[in-house]
Amino acid sequence: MEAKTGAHVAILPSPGMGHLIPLVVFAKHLAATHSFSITFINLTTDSSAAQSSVLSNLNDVGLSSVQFVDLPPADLSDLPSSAKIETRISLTMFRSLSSLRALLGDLTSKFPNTVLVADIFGTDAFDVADELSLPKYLFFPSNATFLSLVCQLPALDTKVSGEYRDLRELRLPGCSSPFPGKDLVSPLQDRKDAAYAWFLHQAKRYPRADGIFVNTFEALESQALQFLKENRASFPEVFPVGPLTLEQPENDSDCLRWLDEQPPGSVVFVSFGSGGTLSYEQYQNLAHGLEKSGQRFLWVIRTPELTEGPAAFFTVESKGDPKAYLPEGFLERTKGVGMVVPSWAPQTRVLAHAATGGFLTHCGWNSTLESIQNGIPLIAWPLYAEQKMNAILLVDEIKVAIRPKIQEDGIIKEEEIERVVRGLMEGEEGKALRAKMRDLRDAAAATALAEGGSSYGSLVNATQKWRSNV
Ligand SMILES: *[C@@H]1O[C@H](CO)[C@@H](O)[C@H](O)[C@H]1NC(C)=O
Ligand SMILES: *[C@@H]1O[C@H](CO)[C@@H](O)[C@H](O)[C@H]1NC(C)=O
Ligand SMILES: *[C@@H]1O[C@H](CO)[C@@H](O)[C@H](O)[C@H]1NC(C)=O
Ligand SMILES: *[C@@H]1O[C@H](CO)[C@@H](O)[C@H](O)[C@H]1NC(C)=O
Ligand SMILES: CC(=O)N[C@H]1CO[C@H](CO)[C@@H](O)[C@@H]1O
Repeated sequence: MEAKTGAHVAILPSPGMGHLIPLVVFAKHLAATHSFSITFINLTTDSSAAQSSVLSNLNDVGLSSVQFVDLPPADLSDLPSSAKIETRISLTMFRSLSSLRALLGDLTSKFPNTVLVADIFGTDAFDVADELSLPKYLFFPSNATFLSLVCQLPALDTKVSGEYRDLRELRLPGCSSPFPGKDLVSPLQDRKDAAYAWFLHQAKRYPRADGIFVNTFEALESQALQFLKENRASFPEVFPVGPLTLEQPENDSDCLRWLDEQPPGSVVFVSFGSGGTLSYEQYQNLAHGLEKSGQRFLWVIRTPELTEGPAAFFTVESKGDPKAYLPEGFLERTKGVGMVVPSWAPQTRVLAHAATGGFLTHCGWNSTLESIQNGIPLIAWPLYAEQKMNAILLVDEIKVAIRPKIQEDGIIKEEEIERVVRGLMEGEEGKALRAKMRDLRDAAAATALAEGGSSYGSLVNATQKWRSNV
C-alpha cells in the first residue's frame, strides 16, 4: 500500500450497518477524489454478505489506497440482555482501545501523517489519538439540526431535572421549530438508563475533535449550520460534506421490472427501512388504506412485530407468507395496481425510477437524503424517536412531507392513510411538496460533492490542513 499524498486517514466506524454505510461513502470520496490513503477499521464480528457488499464499494478505488484491518472482537458477554444499542456500541469501542492503540501505533510508524476519523460512538478513541499526537475528527452521519442538539446536550443535562420526555416543548437554538421532549432520540428518553450516560459521555467529548464532518448540505440546513458556525468558540469547526448516500449495484429485480410498466410518477413506494416493521393491526390499516387510495404502490413488507415496541433495531426479515398478515384477498384485489415484495427492495434504484412519485418512509436520514436526491416527496411515518424529529423538520420546516395523524392508541387508521396517500399523489398539497422537493434535489445536485459544490469545498477546506500538517 502506497500513500499518494503522504496523508493517511484511519477510519473507525462503530458497529452497525447504519454507521458503516455513510463512512464507506465518505472514505470513497477521500480516496477517489482527494487521493488519501485509507485504513478502514473493522470492530464488528459481522461477516455478513450485506456488510461485505457495502465494503466492496471501496474496492473500486483500488486496494492500493484502501486497506481493511480487523480488530479482535470485544467481549460484551457480561452485559445484561436489556443493555441498549448505544451502550453496546460504546462499550465495544471502549473495550477495543488497547488493540486500537497498537494498531494506530503501527500505522503511524508507516504513515507519520495519519488522521483519525471516528464516528459518534467512537469518541473514546480521541484519547488514543492524543497519546499519538494525531489529528482527530468526528464523523456525524446524521443532519446538522441533530448535531446542534447533541452539542447542547451537556448544557441541557445540567439545566433540566427530570425527564426530557416530560417537557411539552423544547426550544433549542439551531432548531427553527420547538418540539416535544418525547420526540428526542431514544437514548435521551430515559436518563436513568446506561444508554443515556453513554450518549452524554460521547456528546461531552465532541468539542475535543479538531473538526466535525456532517452528512448534510448548506441549502438543506443553513439555519442549523449557521448556529454551529456561531458557536465556534466552544465547538469545533463543522464541515457539511453531504449528501453521502450509497448507490446500489445494478440489480435486475422483479420490482424494477414492474415499475418499468407503470406510468411516470404514479407509484408510491412504501418502506420502513432495514430495521422497521409494524404491528399486525397497523398492517391491516395500512393495507386497507393503500387499497382504498386507489393509487399504485410498491410495498416492502416485513413480518409484523409480535412483541411490544414499534420496531426492532436490527434487520427484520420477512418470514413466512405475507398473506398470513395481510387482509384476506388483498393481494388478489390489488393485483396490477400494487406490488408487495418481502423484506427488501433496491431502494436507491426504486427512488430513481421514473414511475416512482412518492415515498412513504420511516424518515431515516439516509432515506430522506436519497429521496431528496431524486426529488420524491414524502409521507413521514416515523418509527423511532430520532425519526420523529426528522419528520418535524421535513413536514414543518422544509415542507416536503405529509405526516399522517396518529391516534391515541398509536395506530394510524386506514382512512387517514387513504387521505395522505391520495393527498400526496393526486392533491394540490402533493403538487406543492413535489415542487419543493425538486428544488431541493437541484440544490443537492449543485452543492453536493461534485467539484465546485459547497460540500466539496468544505471537504477540501478540512483536508487542506491534513496535507499541510506534513
Ligand atoms: C470483521 O472482523 C471479524 C472478526 O472479528 C470477521 O469475522 C468479519 O468477517 C470482519 N468483517 C469484514 C467485513 O471484514
Ligand atoms: C438483488 O439484491 C438482493 C439483495 O442484495 C439479492 O438478494 C438479489 O439476489 C439480487 N438480485 C439480483 C438479480 O442480483
Ligand atoms: C435531523 O435530525 C434531527 C434529529 O433527529 C431533527 O431534529 C431534524 O429535524 C432533522 N433534520 C432533517 C432535515 O430532517
Ligand atoms: C473554505 O475556506 C475558505 C477560507 O476560510 C472560505 O472562504 C470558504 O467559504 C470555505 N469554503 C467552504 C465551502 O466552506
Ligand atoms: C446510503 C444508505 O445508507 N443506504 C441505505 C438507506 O437505507 C435503506 C433502507 O434502510 C437501505 O436500503 C439503503 O441501502
